[in-house]
Amino acid sequence: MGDPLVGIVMGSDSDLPVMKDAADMLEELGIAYEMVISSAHRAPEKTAGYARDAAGRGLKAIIAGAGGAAHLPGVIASLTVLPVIGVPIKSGALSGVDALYAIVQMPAGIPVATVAINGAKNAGILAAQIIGAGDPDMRGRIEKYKESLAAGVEEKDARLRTMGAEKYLSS
Ligand code: RP5
Repeated sequence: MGDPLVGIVMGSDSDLPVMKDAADMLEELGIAYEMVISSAHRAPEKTAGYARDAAGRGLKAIIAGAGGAAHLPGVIASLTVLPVIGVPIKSGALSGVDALYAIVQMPAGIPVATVAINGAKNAGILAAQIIGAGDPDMRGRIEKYKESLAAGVEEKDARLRTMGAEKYLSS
């Protein structure tokens, strides 16, 4: 698929089951990506190097997911001019609310586009939309994806009308 356009970074391998949703979405839309484990706290030098080199290596956006005291997306955003999408991961005692607050409450000047807790699929779509802003072919693929969502709603609506609620729920 060529050189990666999106970097998917996660704080730990325990984030991988969630972050794979972003990779799956990018694959569906035909976008090359790379996946990296790094950590703002456990591997700060590696994280800084990755963020600093990302634009020069041709990446167009970074998706960064972390749980707990989730500083990974913000630290990366502070060291690159690429758009950074943060994914709060549901983990530990606070079930992702800690990560959500840590990622979304960035100081003015350093934005991180934050998706829902465990919302890695939307992070993939948003990265595609960022790339699509300057790429008509990519925009076409996103339009087709949205049309498929609408078609799915129509199909469910038609089934419900035909079957009624009881049969629908037991089918
Ligand atoms: C964060 O701490 C990671 O992003 C992960 O969500 C969480 C737990 O990490 P592990 O202890 O599972 O490695 O930095």
